[in-house]
Amino acid sequence: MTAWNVTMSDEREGDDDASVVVETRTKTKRPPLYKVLLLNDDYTPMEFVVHVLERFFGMNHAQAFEVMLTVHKKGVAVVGVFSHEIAETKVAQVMDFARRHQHPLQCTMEKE
Ligand code: TYC
Repeated sequence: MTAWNVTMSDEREGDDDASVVVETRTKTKRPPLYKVLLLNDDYTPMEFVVHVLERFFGMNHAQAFEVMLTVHKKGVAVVGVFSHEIAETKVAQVMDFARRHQHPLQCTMEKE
């Protein structure tokens, strides 16, 4: 997105009317987005992964089961895309929940 700031400048001494309109371009960058990835492993129960996807990623049971199966078969899947802060929170929540239940489930994030 490009915004244009209009600035009055250059009212120089001696000039009768040297007012000049200067346009300075302000580049407004969108904040970067981050993919949250869930990784497969051989030990975390499928039902636990489905529960994680329902609990932390707002999926219904059918969506969660489908995404879990994708991770199981392909090794990894994107489970959501968020701002840096939200992505970090999701990863921390999943890692903490898995650790507390003694499952080796891994969740990471990467810039989109
Ligand atoms: N592969 C696991 C099993 O067979 C299930 C699983 C799915 C584990 C997705 C992690 O992110 C995962 N019990």
